[in-house]
Amino acid sequence: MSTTPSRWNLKALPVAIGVALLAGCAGAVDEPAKASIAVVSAERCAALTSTSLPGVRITDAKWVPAGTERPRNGSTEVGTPLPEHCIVHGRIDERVGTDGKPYHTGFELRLPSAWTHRFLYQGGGGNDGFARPAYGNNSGALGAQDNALQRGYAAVTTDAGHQGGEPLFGLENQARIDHAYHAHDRTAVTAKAIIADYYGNRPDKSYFIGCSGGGRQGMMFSQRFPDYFDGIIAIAPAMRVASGASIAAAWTTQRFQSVAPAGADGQRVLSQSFTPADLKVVANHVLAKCDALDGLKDGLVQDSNCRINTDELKCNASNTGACLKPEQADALAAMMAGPRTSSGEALYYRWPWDAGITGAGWRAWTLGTSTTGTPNSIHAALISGAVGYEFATPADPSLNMLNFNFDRDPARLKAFAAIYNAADDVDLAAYRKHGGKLLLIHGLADPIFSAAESMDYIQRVKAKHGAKADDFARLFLVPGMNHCGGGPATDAFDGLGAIERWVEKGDAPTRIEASGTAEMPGISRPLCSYPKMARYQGGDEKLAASFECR
Ligand SMILES: [Ca+2]
Repeated sequence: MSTTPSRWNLKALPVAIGVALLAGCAGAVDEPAKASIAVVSAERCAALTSTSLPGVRITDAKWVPAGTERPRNGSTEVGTPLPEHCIVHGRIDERVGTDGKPYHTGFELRLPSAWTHRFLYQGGGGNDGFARPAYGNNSGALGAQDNALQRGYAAVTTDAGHQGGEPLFGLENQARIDHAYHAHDRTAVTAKAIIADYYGNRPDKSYFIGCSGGGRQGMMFSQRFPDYFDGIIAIAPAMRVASGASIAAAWTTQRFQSVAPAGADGQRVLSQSFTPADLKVVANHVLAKCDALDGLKDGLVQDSNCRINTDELKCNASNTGACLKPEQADALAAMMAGPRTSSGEALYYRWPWDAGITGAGWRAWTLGTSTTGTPNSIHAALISGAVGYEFATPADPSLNMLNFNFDRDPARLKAFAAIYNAADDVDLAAYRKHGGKLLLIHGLADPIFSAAESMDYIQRVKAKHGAKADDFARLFLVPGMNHCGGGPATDAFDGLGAIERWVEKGDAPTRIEASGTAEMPGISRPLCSYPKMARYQGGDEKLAASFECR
């Protein structure tokens, strides 16, 4: 078996001795941390199966030689081969639920030999239910191909306390609590303990990165477990999903369904309420009104305050070409304004007008592809299930996007929202005291969590803290980007590098360079710390260097 000490492994110490030194010798903690790391090896990796931690069972620990595994996005291999590391799987708090089914909090932890004393918790999303490969995926379109493991981070993922991506776990109360926060607490603590065991040192710096449900998990950590992480990236966070964005998903579905044509079975076909050409009409109108406000007509609307009048989209005697049916334009206006009760009380946020409405992700979430009366949009599938099984208290699996009542049903979401949402705490007192940094990132064409919600959150942080807000919390908007990535956008950007420099060098991000991917190849733009936006200054129109944040 090979033993390959990294350049940080200056001293060979068996784990037990290393831990004893740290515990028993006051001087040890004052020494440079990187001097006392143990040499790692396949043998040490395999030995982690006998790790003794309360309620934790390591199910396997395997050595992955350098270059033998490539990171994957789903089943597709992306990026360069992974470095030498130890991969650990384990189960925390195995139990039988009140529904008679087995539960545990499963996790995957990857421990690189060339460890830089950093730890990254990679958040999940959706219903969770499976531990994603713990590469420590970077932000946006970079994802797995630019991962923290390659940068020498130990990285962990979790299934969040139940097994399988269906929402059935919502019928079991402890599983709800685990999904909300407890499984994440246990996973973070367990991962740090295994890291200390394996390397003979706890991490110097700990980070969190996640999008969607993972973004919510990051915000939750900053509020409930404020000393766990030094830097948290929350992308498109589901900060109010259990009582706000889910209501908006129902509102969107019902507004669009109301103008959908009938299919062969006589039922309305949601996916056909707006054709790709219809959404292109909307995007072109948005661009005509707002593209040049940032100094350059380039297909990107940097101004998050862009407003259009949907009456101007309506087909009529003088507008017969690129236009929408009047009822389509009205449904779109109602959708974009956000959900309301019958008496006009707002139940969520507006949606920014952005050309990314043509993105494949926008369509997948709001419209789907079904050609029958049973919609398959992500709203109608994922969010319906979450609302009926998990967010409603008591659970009511008959509740869904099409029968949700905007006067009666929001009250049914309040109890679970109290333990699940993360939108209210803008003081973050303990996280600030710990020195933590919070980086929010949000696509302006996100169809499930409105970027207006992240703008409102950061504005509330600024209202609370004034100029000091910038010291610990910043928001970066991504024009054109759909949920977590995709859309006509510069959606590839190194969030991990930005938070690392902020935490470790005090280099607070003012602009983050971003590159276009499939829909905008060869284009780069700065992402700007809100409320600043990227404005064209002159020079090469393709390059971020030609733009200023102001
Ligand atoms: Ca522009």
